[in-house]
Amino acid sequence: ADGRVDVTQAGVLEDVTLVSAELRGKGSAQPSRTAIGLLVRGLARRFRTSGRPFTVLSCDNVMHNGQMVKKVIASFASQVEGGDTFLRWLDSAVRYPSSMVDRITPAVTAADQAVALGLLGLVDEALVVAETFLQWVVEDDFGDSRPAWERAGVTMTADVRPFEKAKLRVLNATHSLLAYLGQLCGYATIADTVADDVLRGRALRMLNDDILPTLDNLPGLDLLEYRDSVLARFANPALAHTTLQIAMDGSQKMPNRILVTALERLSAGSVPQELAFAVAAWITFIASTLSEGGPQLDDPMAAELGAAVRSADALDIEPDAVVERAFALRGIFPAELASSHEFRDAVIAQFSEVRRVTASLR
Ligand code: CS2
Repeated sequence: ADGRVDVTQAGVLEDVTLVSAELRGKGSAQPSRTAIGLLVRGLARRFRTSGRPFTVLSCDNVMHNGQMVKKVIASFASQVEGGDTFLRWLDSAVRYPSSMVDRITPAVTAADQAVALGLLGLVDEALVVAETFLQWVVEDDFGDSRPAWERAGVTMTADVRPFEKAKLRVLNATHSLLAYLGQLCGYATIADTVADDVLRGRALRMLNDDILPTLDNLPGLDLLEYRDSVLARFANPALAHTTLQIAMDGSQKMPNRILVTALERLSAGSVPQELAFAVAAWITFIASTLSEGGPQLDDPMAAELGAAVRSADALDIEPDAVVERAFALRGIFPAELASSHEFRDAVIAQFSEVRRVTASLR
């Protein structure tokens, strides 16, 4: 979470030993145990054998992924004995461009596998089902030469952050809102949910009122066209993208997608009612997972979230206390947002609106 490698994780210290051996020219056939260990081991060999520039291009769906992987690599390498000159090389001769990828890829189902078997005549264990839309944005910051990815439609840029911000806030935030509303209304897929005019209307309200005002048009990216293209992609009936899949990991998704924008709107002097509605929908979804026969709360912080909400009917009994406990979860709600009484009151007020919108549609 903070870019430092976790040396308590199994295999990390073993991999540190393998990297040390590599730096001394005592490479071994023993496989690395962790992805970061394998990456740094390869870098160590590059450093020892030629020292030629190298580029680590992270493709993770993480904000500022290039800066993050640079921090983790340096943190890992700092565990290696006698690694000072290696550390300096990692900082001077290696580049870590960030990238953003946008493509909707629903979890593969048995039905997908059956279609692939019919088409391919074999079982593809690495099958990925995707929409036709694909967007890659890559920072043009390479230590050496690079493929001419522009020819394959990749947008090469000096700074990926504006593209990342637009995608996280227009696509991912709306995805999360629709997932929670869809789950509360019994819609299995995003396509079913966005086909519902009332729910689509709520997504548009959040986009228009609280998200688009925080973004700038980018060269070649008109925000209103982008908004409409995202909703059209969501409506694709061929993509059985389930609301339950997108509803998972809310503790990891809401901060980057919704909460950071809410804080920005408050700092600009506006109380983001539609983002508060999205947070209320998320908390209402969590409450629904506590009911008999409710959906499973698939989240690394499920225990903390369950303890904060406490029961399926808690929002009827003590909505203020539920919000108080949820906002105290520092791994999710930044202190500055949690301390905003205006935002807290807005979320509490929106619970009844979530109930009204979803009850009428059940
Ligand atoms: C989705 C993303 O699962 C989710 O939360 O919002 O996986 C989304 O489909 C991709 O970011 C689209 O590029």
